[in-house]
Amino acid sequence: MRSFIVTVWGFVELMCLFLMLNDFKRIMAFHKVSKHLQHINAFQVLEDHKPAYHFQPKHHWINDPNAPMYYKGLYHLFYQHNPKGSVWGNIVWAHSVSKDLINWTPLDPAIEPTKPFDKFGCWSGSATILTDNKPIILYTGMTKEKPEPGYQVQNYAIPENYSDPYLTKWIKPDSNPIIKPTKENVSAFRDPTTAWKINDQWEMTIGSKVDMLGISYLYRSKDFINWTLVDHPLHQKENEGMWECPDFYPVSTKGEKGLDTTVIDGDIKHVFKVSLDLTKYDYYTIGKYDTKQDKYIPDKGMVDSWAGLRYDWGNFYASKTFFDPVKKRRIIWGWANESSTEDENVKKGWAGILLIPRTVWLDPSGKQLLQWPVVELETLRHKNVQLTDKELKKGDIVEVAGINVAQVDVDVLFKFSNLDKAEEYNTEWDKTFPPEMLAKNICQVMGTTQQGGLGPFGLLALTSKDFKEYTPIFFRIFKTPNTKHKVLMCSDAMPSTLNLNEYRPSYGGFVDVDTTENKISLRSLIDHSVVESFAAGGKTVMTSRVYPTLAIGDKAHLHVFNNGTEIVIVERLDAWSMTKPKMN
Ligand code: DQQ
Repeated sequence: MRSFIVTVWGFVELMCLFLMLNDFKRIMAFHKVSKHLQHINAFQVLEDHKPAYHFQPKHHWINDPNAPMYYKGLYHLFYQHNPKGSVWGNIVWAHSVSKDLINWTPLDPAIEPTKPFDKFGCWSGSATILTDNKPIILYTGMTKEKPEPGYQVQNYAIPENYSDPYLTKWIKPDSNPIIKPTKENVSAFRDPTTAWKINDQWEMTIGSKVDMLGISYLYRSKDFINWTLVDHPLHQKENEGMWECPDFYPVSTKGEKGLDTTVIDGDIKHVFKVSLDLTKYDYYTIGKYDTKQDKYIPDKGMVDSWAGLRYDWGNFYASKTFFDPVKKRRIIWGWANESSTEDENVKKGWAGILLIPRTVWLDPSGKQLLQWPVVELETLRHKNVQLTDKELKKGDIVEVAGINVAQVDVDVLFKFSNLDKAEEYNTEWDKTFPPEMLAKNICQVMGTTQQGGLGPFGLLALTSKDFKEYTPIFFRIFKTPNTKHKVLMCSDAMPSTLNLNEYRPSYGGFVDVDTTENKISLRSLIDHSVVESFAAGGKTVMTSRVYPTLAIGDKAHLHVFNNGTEIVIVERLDAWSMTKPKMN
């Protein structure tokens, strides 16, 4: 028996190694620069998998959200966009405005590569609102193509006319660039943040690296134009590689209200986020902005590496937050790349989306952040169906029918009677899987078909009639040797499509939730090729991109399921089909 287990375990390890390598290959592929595809115009836009209510341009490529802000009655969003094709390249700062964060009107690009200080690229950056409500943008410009990916400087841009709420035209003064790289980091020096004020001076941070040391350089200025490099970074960490798109902001320890970046003391903590170029994951720590040392110090116990906390355990990168002065909240925007190949993206005529903007605030435990789709999203909720007190025995699959489930917001509360029959947590996993892959790999190995005690239970999104395709989002609850319970959340693209050429990762994350209440909630925003899910009120969030061949449009189905020995009850389920907003 033992040797059987050892053999099986060896096989599982091998399989995981294979999956990890595969994953790595795909991550690398995301950054490929395919010059021959950069100018292929979209003759048609294939609609089958095109999201209806997630942010995207009409066609072609989108990546990072840039400089989100609120100005004179409008939300402004800029983003990295290729106006000529559906792969990365020819990047401009596209610009859209909205009154409600949901319906968007496109404007002309705000920043294009026209000057010597940005002629090889206008890369990511941020907005700061200066005194007298005057926005200013800092962004990265490429002045030379070499050394790859380009010689990087920091520029500023200001509105031509401050009385125009649309901020239609932006001026890039000829005094640019205002910051040049030091010798060490000419091609790894980018993505300036929103600035804050300390001792009457502005400060902001820029992502960088020296060899494998991830660095967030600190710059200081009296007038926002003349900047000096501070003699120490805001933060740095060994073995991380390039820190892209850093984000640094305060969160209140006293409630859900968001704070402007200029708040640097009081009942607050600070969040520091980086986007890791090597892995294409965003991770964050919570800590203290030590204003005396002018440094960020993560709280004790925070994991300051890519094994740390993530806003989203799935497809989510290059995120940026901003403070919304209207509703006094901090909002985060993140980019979800396609999982399909570049050739497919060219054929589709579009690639990339931004995820639904989420309000972000500190969990009362102080140990993590919580995120929830902005309340405005609910204005798209249309026809509603419900389930109440529906018992799910082992093997039960119950359909949620009567609405458009390819474009739906579904919110469900699962209940169970007790935790006694939760399956044992296999402690070998902790030894076999690297910490940053642990939850993901357990999801991969166990899937939905391996029966547990409490779970797997959850939703089956974008299911074909014959169950040949489905995207499960589900929980498994484990008993651990120290009698505590571990809740695992998975979003599994593996069975999502019959097209086996697609990248179909299983994503996973643990949910730090009080299991003694015997309840757990799950909300999923399903939008054709997007499955964006929030567990336990936003404690753990996970996004999958999927491309079914059968479960498309009105051929898609939605179910709740249970494949654990213990009964799970759907205490309540609400599903609303979503109307399509004005989207660029
Ligand atoms: N994308 C931008 C860079 C940033 C990267 C270029 C992150 O500024 O570092 O499009 O996705």
